[in-house]
Formats: sequence, C-alpha cells, structure tokens
Amino acid sequence: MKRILLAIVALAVIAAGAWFFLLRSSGIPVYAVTVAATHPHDPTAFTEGLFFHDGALYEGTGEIGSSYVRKVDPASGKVLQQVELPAPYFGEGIIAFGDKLYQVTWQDKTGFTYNLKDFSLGDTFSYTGEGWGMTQNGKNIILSDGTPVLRFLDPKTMQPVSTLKVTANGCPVEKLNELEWVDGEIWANIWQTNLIARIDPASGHVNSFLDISALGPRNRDVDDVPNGIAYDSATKRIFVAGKRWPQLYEIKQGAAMNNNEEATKLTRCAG
Ligand SMILES: [Ca+2]
Repeated sequence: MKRILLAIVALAVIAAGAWFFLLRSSGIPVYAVTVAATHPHDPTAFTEGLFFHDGALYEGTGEIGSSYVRKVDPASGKVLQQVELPAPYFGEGIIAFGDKLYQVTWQDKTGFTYNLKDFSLGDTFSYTGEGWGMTQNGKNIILSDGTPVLRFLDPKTMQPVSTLKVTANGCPVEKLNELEWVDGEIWANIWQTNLIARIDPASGHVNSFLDISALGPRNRDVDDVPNGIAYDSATKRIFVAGKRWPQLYEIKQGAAMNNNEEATKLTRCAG
C-alpha cells in the first residue's frame, strides 16, 4: 500500500512539473527570416510608417523638423514625391485608404490627411492618447499607440469603432509599433525589440513571432530600431525597414528558433 501511495505521489509530482513547464513555455513559435533582396534606404530617414501601394513604397518619418511623407521607388530608393510635416509635429504612422493618405503624430493628438496622388493637404483629425503605427484591413484603419490595445477606426470619421487587446501566451503585448495587414493577419513591430508579432485579428492572440535581429546595421544608435513593414499583396513581397537603416529588406520566413530571449520575456508575464 505504502509503495502504491509513493508511486501516486511521484506521478503527481511529475504531472505537476510537466504542467508547470507547459505553463512556463509559451508554445508560440519564433522564426528567423531569410533575405530575398536588399534595396537602398535613406540612412537619415527615421522610419515611423511604411506601406506599399501600386508599385511604390510610402514612408513616413518622425522627429520634429525632419518629419515627412514620401513616395519612393523601392528598387532604387529614389524619392518620387515628398511632403514635409512642419514643427511642432512629430510624424508617426501612415496609411492609404481610398484616395487619401493618413498620417498620425506621436503626442500631438492630431492627424493629417493628404491626397494620395498629389500629396496636397486635406482635413485634419483628432484622437486621444498617442499615435504610433497604422495599417488598414479594407474596412477600418487600425491604429497602435504604444499600448497592447489596437484601435479600429472608421476611415470617414477617424473615430474608434472597436478595439483589440493583443496578448501572447496570455500576456498583454506592450509597445506595438508599426503595423501591416498581411493576408488576414496584423503584423506589428514591437518597439525596442527585434520581433515582429503576427496577430490574429479575431482573438488578438500572437500566433508567432519573426526575429529580424539579423537585419540592419551592426553598430547602431539605441533609437535606430527595426520599424516598418510593408506588404505587396500582388507579389507577396514583405519589406522591412528600420530607423536610419541604410538598407531596406525583402524577407521570407526562415527556420524555427529555440530559446528566443526576447519572445520568452514577452510571454512570461506571470513570473
Ligand atoms: Ca506598415
């Protein structure tokens, strides 16, 4: 009897250990990336917004006095069109919807619209909190603000119609930055990490991470973080950029990675 009891206790300890291990490991896959192509990128551009439209890349930059929106030829990096955002504004995310281009600002609670074709200034709009990244899903403009909550905005009024809390293994994911709608998922740079989160827009759950630490200049300023994802749905090309990076990359998902430190940190909110 004593032996049976001991065996039961031992089994219970093993089961508890296994359960604890399962709780502790996120189970969220992390993938490296491979580089399909590199393109020139203006090494002074403090990238805050990036999207692809009709064969061209559109980039929005930040910092007061050097914020602008520009249209760029992806192959050469040549600037085809540009509009400045004057001081005191600090430019952040940009996105196209219909025939308009939208731009938010970091802490000014003011957004701008432009004619997508000629970059002439249109209406301004207001919002609460900060403005970080933007993308769109064909129906709503999606806005990040540095918190784990994404806002879905009506493009006509720029007022929120719903929100989505983003979690990874149950942990809220802070500092969601530049965004991209990629084949039914929301992809997001996570500020000051090398990770791109792939988010299920229905549940807000992160289904995987891409680690882009292999990209960008080796010795870079602390502010020159990865930021900027643009998807060309026609050719399925994914472009990624970073602040003041001299190159822009076309990437593909690479091999699964084990023990990714940044992902582990994000998925262990409980301890
Ligand atoms: Ca984007």
